[in-house]
Amino acid sequence: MIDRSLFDEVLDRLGVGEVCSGVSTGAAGRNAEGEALVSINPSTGEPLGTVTTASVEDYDRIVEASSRAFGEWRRTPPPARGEIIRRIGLELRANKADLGLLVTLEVGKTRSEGEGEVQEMIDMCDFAVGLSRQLYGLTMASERPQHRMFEQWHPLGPIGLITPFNFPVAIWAWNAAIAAVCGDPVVWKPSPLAPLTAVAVQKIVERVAAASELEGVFNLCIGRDAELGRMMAKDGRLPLVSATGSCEMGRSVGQTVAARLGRSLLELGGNNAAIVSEAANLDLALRAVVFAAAGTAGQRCTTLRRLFVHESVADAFVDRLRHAYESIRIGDPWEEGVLVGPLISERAVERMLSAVEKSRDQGGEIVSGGKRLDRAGFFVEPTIIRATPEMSIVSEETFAPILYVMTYSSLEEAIDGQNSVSPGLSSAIFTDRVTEAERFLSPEGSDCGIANVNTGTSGAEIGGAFGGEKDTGGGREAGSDAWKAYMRRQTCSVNYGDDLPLAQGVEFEVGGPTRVTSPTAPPTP
Ligand code: UN1
Repeated sequence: MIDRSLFDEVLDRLGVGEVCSGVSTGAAGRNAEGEALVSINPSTGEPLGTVTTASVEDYDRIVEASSRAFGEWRRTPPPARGEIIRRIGLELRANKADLGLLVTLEVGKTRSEGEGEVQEMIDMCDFAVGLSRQLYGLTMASERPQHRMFEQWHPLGPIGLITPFNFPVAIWAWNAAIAAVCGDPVVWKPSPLAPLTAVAVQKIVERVAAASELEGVFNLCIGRDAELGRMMAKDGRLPLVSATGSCEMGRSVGQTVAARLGRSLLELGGNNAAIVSEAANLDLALRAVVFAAAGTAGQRCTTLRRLFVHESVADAFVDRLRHAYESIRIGDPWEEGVLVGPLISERAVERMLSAVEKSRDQGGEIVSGGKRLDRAGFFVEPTIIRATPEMSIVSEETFAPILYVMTYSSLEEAIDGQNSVSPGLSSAIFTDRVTEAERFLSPEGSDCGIANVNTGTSGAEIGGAFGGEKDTGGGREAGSDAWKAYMRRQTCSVNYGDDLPLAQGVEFEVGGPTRVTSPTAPPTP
């Protein structure tokens, strides 16, 4: 048991011990003028701290500061921008345990997962530092003599960043670390359910930014509700809005940004499935399914929500799954050995219980769980429900630990079932048969942004591009070439000759005839 005074020490060390301002331009926090927002510890239902939110004027000042900072930041060489991110990574390393514990306190993740999230930020910083020397453009062969053609990538401008409660710090890093090395300031609107964590990250960044006299590059702007997000979506000063959250939120942000022909980068909901073949290593599949479905209390966008098990192994597999679920320790997430903490709020509990009720009404059989825990805080039992694809509730994403288990007889049927929902984030198959694995990964296989073989749907590494198709929004964040979304591409042609040959062989002689010939046609005798 950790006592309350230890929590207080951690909050103090992170600078979130008293009422803190939810507005900052990076070099120094400024006093916010909006209403107070109380952060609740979901494990106890008690207040953890208070943040003053941004008023409309605060928001305006922050975006102005980010626009001003852009002028200087885009001139800073990318490796020098990377150096700032390297220092932020070092500060994060020094504060990993404290920040991880704050994640545990504010959003209810286990200690290991809270620290894992900070590790994800550190990994992102390392990745971005390397990237700062690798913002490569291509050189193309020009069809015109004495011409050079190439593309280069330039900074875009201040980025609006909307992050959810469930990865309150990692998703900031996915975006902010990359945007910063690309030359873009970031205006961060974190979830109102995790304001203290955001303030703590901002304080860590402020220490680095102040030492480097950097104002307006890393900005924080906490709001009480969705209004700030709407303002960002409409704001022409933010050429890109990157938003992670529900499909409903993303649809609204995407449409508003598109109406002003801005760019959005959307990473939205998932209703992820896994297929367990009769040729699977069932011990491995079992461990993977339990982590993906019950871990993080089912509150990842990559959480496993639907399971298709081959009919020949289904009964035995579900039985083992039930045993595994019964051994999961649910409780205070800072306690050693606890695997499942609370849901984020009372509303989340209500939504889960209502989904369980609907499943029952639609003919589902509760195999395990389904209830709220009789204690303070927002705890529920991870739940397994035997279902059929016809049950409409199976196609809905409930942000809670509910796993719907269905059976299949042919791989095509399982893949069709997996692809039948509107989001397309993550997917997995468990099989030791190479033909099944390859069919799952083929163009006729999984339609998701993430497709795994013999590992679960959640827990992606940062090195890959993260995101999904269909209602998941199509955006990609974190690794691979996701950085391109944060820059503008410029295609350049340079003529170093004295003539003016035109592309496609077009001739345009002022005063003479205008005709078209092929540049590769043989000369006429
Ligand atoms: C999310 O839930 O929004 O792959 C992101 C994972 C994590 C990220 C989840 N690395 O589960």
